[in-house]
Amino acid sequence: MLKNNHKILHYNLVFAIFLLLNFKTSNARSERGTPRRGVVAWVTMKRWLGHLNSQGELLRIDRPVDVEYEAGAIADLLVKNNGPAVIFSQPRLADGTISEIPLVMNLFGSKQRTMQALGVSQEDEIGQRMVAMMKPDIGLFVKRPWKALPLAKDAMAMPPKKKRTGACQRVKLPLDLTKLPIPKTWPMDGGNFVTLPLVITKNSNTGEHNMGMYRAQVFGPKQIGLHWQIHKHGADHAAMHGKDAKMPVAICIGGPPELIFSAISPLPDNLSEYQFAGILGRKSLPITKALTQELMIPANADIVIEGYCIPSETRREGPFGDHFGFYSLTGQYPVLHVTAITARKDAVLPATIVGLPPMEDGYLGEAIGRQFSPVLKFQHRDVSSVHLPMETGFHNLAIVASKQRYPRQARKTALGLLGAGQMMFLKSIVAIDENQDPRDLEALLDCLNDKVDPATDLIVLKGQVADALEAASKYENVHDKLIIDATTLAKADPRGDDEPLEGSYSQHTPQWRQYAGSEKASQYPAPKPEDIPAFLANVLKLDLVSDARMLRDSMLVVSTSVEGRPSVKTGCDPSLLNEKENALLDSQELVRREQIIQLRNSIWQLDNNYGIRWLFVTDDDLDLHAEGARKRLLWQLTCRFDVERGLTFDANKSRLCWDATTPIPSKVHGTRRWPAITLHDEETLQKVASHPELENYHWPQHLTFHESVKSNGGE
Ligand SMILES: [Mn+2]
Repeated sequence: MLKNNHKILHYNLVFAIFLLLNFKTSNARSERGTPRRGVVAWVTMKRWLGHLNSQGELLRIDRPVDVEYEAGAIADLLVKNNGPAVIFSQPRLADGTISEIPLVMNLFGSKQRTMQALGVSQEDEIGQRMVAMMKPDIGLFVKRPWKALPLAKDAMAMPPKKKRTGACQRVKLPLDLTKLPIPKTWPMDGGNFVTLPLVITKNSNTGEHNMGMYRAQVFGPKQIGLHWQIHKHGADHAAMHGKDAKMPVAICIGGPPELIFSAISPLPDNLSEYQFAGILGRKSLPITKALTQELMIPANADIVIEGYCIPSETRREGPFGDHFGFYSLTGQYPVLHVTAITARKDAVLPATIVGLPPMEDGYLGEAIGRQFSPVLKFQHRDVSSVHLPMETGFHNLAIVASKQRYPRQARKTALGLLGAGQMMFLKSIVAIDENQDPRDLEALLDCLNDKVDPATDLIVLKGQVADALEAASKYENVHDKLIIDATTLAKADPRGDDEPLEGSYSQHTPQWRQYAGSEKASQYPAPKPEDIPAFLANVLKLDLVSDARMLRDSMLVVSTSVEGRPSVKTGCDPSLLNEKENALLDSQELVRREQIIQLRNSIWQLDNNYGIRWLFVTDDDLDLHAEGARKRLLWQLTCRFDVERGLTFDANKSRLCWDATTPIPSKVHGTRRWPAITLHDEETLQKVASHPELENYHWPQHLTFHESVKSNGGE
């Protein structure tokens, strides 16, 4: 998320100021007193759990609970209800034995808990501290040296502190990963996964360490997967290391929250996670040498798996129920060969479950996004705020409020963000006015309704970087992106109604768009609200329409039933089918495409005023009128949508159709295998329902998938 130029210089500058002002001793002492407001290093997982317990935020289940499915489903139910963290004191392994190490889940599954874990009282406190370090105000420090104190403390805490031994090495465990309470959360998962791993690697040239969070699939007692995607630092280190030499790797589990947050924070390339953990907790991170590998590991981790990988040696990894609510597809990834497993005396194994949002990773992501927003604003000066709705799984949609002092500035802002760190994965980005709150989804619908002219406000960027989890695109890691400009026109925009600048032409623009956002807007309504009820009634009469709902005057969403659409429970992988079955898929995808065109054209025909500028089409596995349906719609309309395949316009580009029906895999039509949705099976749900301590928690209605009678597959 950060640009990296000169960052080292800035940090060095902070050190220089520190030395100049010579605060060395006072810093070390003050750390031991009562923590200042908002300054906490949890130091260990145990302390964090103790805190949660004292706040009534930790549910304890002492009966045996299966690490396969049951524990994860309980955590899912809790996070869906804004419930507490949970500790399973008797996790039951697949072989029926009980693990001595407890399993903890949903540690960060609410906004309040993420704030406490980070030891902050403000949503953007960490980012503010980061910006202060990147841009120290020298003038101020010369005049008022004491103002530099907090900055110096942050800088002092950066270098990790080497310890001779670590608490994480106190207990030596047998070399058998299957004895750890590592959960398996979804029925189609390829195995048990460490879901909050801190994967430590080393740059073989510089010795610099990286700590990233890449899920780790247990392949056997001494083998575990390393799912570092091509864009990640771990993969970078492996590429640098050389293909056939043993590369030391450690997977740490647990440790204090500041450690876990550092692994998932969007740091500049030259600020290491160990340094950042120190900044977060305002206390140097203790590290120690691994027992069997040349690596420095966090001394206070709960569990450490040491080993090596040979970068050229890979295994088929996955599938894994992932954060979009789909199973991510299988792929080839490196394998870690275990050489030691150690633990703290009081070790617990923290884990999470990812799947249909909202989930714990959504809260983690939101917390990180908000905390880092000052850094983002510091580097993208036009941004006033950004929001990535949790409901879309983050990478599908961002809403950015931007300055618009000159024409098209908001579009420039959106383009800039698409080049910033993880934002490169975004599928769509909506630019809104500077003073509009991007978290207000009602206001978002309003401005899409009032301010977007399909002919001139949608910009498609062809062939861009995509997330490996993006299933809707025809290509792996590549997709088209969409920028939607929903801002009020700036003064002197060629689309405005004032005199164009000298020598410039005016750009043809409908009046409702010219005046959108201004006082005159109400004089130019489009469409006419009085026509809408009759129009909607006619839409509902169409054969292909299962249900319909107006979201705004110009926005209609319809659901439809597609013959042969992939089952939500199994997905569809054509490589597992025979020739005849594949030929059937080809013809069904053709029918689907024709069906959408026919549906679209019939609706546009009914709309003779050209007022329905937005037509969204999706599958009828969603009840459009259920409570919370809009959240589900946000998910459905972004996850199942591919810009290249799904976005079409009418002849004069005054209306658009957004096809978010599930594509049917077909070689002929260029649609890829389609993943299943993460859903618990009946047996698991019954087990969960049998826990008396969970009786006040309920599964949300809008996350129900209605199976269509015509759907493909075995249910
Ligand atoms: Mn990194």
